[in-house]
Amino acid sequence: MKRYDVVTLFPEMFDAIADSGVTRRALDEKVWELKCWNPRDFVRNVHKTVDDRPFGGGPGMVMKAEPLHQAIEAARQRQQQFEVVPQVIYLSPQARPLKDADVRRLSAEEGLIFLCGRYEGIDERVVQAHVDEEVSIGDYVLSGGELAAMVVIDAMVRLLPGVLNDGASAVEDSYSPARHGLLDHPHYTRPEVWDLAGERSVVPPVLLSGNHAEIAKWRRRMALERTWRRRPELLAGLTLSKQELRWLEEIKQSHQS
Ligand code: 6GU
Repeated sequence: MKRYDVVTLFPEMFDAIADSGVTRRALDEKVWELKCWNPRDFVRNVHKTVDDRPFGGGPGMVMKAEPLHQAIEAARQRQQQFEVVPQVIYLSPQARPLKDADVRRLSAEEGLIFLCGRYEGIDERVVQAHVDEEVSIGDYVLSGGELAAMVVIDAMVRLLPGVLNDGASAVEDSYSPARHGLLDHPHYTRPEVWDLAGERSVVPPVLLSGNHAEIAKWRRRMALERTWRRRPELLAGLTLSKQELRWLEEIKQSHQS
């Protein structure tokens, strides 16, 4: 079982992954467990102050070091009971954005502690004392690290054995190494003909042909076309087959006309 501890001022936000979908089922099946620690619970004074004004001045507030330190130590002790020595991951918009390879690497760890900041950030001495790695989920700023931590946990958990119904589906995701750098192809299901405001909207006939070689070729070509249209920069790093290079020329031609 993977063990994830989260240090957060808003533990109830994590109900979103604990109470719904494949992440909930995997929790029920003890594929992973989640334990939240609220720095506020480690403050003695009546006001339960977890933030303070930044030294040097400036806008906003900074999360105080001691409550965070106490919460991280509690999380470490919990993991130690299971002989896990966890890495501490700080969710920060100042980090390099997370990629598929990072999700796979982190999901191989037996335990992790996620540190979620709020306000302008956390006292830098906590980062120096505890943080092994900083992770961002993209170049935009969220109100706190919680949504980012949930994004990372969801992405990791769905890779764990037995979490997805069909073992193949994580393998065939966009960004999975098995896709060799191409985005996923389009998907269709019943009905074959869908009435959309009086218009017949149909499924590509090849998908109904039963010819698995042709279906595989069509999917590969559609994946190539989507990647070229949506994320052309992904194609730069790839070695394409002769067939794929021919397709790419056709795709570019048809785009011009
Ligand atoms: Cl990890 N935290 C915050 N606050 N904003 C973000 C982020 C993280 N990743 C992208 N934006």
